[in-house]
Amino acid sequence: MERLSQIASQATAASAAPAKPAHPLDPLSTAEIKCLTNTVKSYYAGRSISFNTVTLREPTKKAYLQWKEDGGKMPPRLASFVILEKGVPGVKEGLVDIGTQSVIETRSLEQVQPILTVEDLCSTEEILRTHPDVIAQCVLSGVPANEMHNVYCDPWTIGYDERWGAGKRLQQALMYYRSDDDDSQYSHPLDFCPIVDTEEKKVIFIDIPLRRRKVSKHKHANFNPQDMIAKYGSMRTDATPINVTQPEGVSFKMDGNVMSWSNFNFHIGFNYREGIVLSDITYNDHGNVRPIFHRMSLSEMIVPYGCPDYPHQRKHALDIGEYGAGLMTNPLSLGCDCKGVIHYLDAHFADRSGEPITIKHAVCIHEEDDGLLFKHSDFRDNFATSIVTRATKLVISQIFTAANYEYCIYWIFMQDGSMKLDIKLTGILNTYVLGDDEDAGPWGTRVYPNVNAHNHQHMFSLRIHPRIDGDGNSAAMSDAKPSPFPLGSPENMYGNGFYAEKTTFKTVNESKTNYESSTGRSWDMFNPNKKNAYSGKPPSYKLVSSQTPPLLAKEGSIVSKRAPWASNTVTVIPYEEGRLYPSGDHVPQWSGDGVRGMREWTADGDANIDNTDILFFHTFGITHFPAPEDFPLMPAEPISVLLRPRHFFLENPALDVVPSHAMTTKQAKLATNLEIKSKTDSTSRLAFENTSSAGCCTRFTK
Ligand SMILES: *[C@@H]1O[C@H](CO)[C@@H](O)[C@H](O)[C@H]1NC(C)=O
Ligand SMILES: *[C@@H]1O[C@H](CO)[C@@H](O)[C@H](O)[C@H]1NC(C)=O
Ligand SMILES: [Cu+2]
Repeated sequence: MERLSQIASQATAASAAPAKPAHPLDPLSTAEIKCLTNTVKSYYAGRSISFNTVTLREPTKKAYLQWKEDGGKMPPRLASFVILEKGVPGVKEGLVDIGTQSVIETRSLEQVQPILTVEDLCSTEEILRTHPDVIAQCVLSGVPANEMHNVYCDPWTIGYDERWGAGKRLQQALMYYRSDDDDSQYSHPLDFCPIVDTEEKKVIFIDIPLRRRKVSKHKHANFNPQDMIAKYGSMRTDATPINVTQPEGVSFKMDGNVMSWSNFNFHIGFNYREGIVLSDITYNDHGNVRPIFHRMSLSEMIVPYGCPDYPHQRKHALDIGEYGAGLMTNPLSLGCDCKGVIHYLDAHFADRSGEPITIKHAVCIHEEDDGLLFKHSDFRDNFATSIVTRATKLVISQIFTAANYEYCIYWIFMQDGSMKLDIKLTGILNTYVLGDDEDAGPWGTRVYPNVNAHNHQHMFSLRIHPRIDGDGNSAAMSDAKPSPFPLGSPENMYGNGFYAEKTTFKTVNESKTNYESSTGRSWDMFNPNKKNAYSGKPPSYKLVSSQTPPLLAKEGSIVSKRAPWASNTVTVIPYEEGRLYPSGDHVPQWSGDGVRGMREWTADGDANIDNTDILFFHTFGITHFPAPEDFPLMPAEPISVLLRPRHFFLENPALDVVPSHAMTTKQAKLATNLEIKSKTDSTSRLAFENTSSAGCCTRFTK
């Protein structure tokens, strides 16, 4: 697992505290990381410690708002750290005040294991290649002993294995073979699974299946251009370039990490775990700055596999808590990951020794054309009376690689006040070797000769801290229901009545709800203390999300216990500091037993969530039954979650976006071509004519 990272300059520790950032939610700078790790090293002087994670401890909502809205002081810069001490089981964690360069809190935890960093994963392959028992297994699988350099492993978190529990820091190594450096290993899985102790750098066990399967003798299923040319003679030649240009530059402004775009204003943060974090999202409604969301992020994920055969049941990566959407984030490049005029943000972490690591261009910020925003034409004059307004969207994105899979995360803002979270799943299927005479079903699919891709789900937990029109928020579900009155009754004589049934959640227990397609269920976050002057309804943001499969692992299973957030589409809880990670703070090797994360936060089922400070958790995702089209590299599969303003504005808030074309009835009658030309129109032209066209009204002739 290689990645482009650069070690920041290793300046010696400054004795003065690093400069404070402009904004209290700004991620730790490399200078702050250096200061933090030096502070921790001197605190543990003489002991052999290594760093696991360091990150900003964000100020509480109260402290933040005192700074932001009440002219209060900048809250102290606090950063949390997780470290390991050689030979000492468990983890140590604590808090450093960067301003005073002092450790202000520490805690030792046993029977928990911290996140696996990319560094932890990278060390595993070499350990395996030289281990005699692994070599012996390779030989049994059909890989000659002199080909160990062609043996690879994807080190996975072990999930939870009852034989070792959480006492040792473990990885399970999913084994593969490449005949050549450039081969894709996933068409050549090996049938055994070594267990590696991450800290001791030792193979402690090898899981060997009862039925042995030899490594495939088929050609590797590769996907690079040279492979396609070798196979088909050429690449596809029919696509002409599409250029994205913004001749006048971008329409967003950034002040440090604070974004202003089309009436939206918010802070863009980034951390090792959640990756992108959006905070303090407000909307300037003609001079009235209205808060919408205090904070929003992906708080956890789970990718449970559906093959019950040992040891495949262990495959259920909680990628955010076990590897980190930040730690695994890709450095992005101009013109391929995002196209157009791009602004990037870098991400900073610490390596095991405490030195800062920088991922360049971790966050991509750009705008895209988004088709039509709205349109109307009048049929009376042959559609000459017409208004057409095109949409621009703002996209904040990152891409992270979880071993074989890629997750492309797009946080999208739209000019009508709505927001979207789009995720594209791509990369490579996790695969296992399939015997020549073996059927992959029902738990998987034969996607290539000797390749079994197991059924699995990709489930995400979106954590939203709403602050719609200020403090005191509630949540409700909305179901489309037919009138309760029977056909022929005075209240529903013709039987056509239907309405939206809104159920406001009073308690945590009431909020635990699931998607219901028969009623087109959606959810609202709203401010019950305010009213829309027209509709009389409280200003709200509606969550529209229908890619919400149920978790298919049984209740009581390890998978279901370790993802206590995944068994409901929506769960609403009271806000409290520290309620960030719904599978707990230290996820690897958690058995799923005991009270933590979402299980802890929902323990009081009676807790009030109506007209208070609430956290709204939304589980969404897909169930993936692999098919040959997903292999050897999967075309991106989209998932989309929409948040729309409802009863928040008095009219379509985007009416003041300059239209591409607008002609009133009077103008059409005069037949003066008074259309407002859009800025992009001059680049549009007819496909099969050389002359550029007059625009969108040429069909109207008097
Ligand atoms: C469009 O992009 C292509 C490929 O990047 C480039 O060669 C070409 O010059 C561009 N054309 C224009 C009109 O900018
Ligand atoms: C909440 O729901 C759980 C599980 O359905 C139940 O055990 C518990 O008694 C409920 N609590 C309250 C206060 O209703
Ligand atoms: Cu998948």
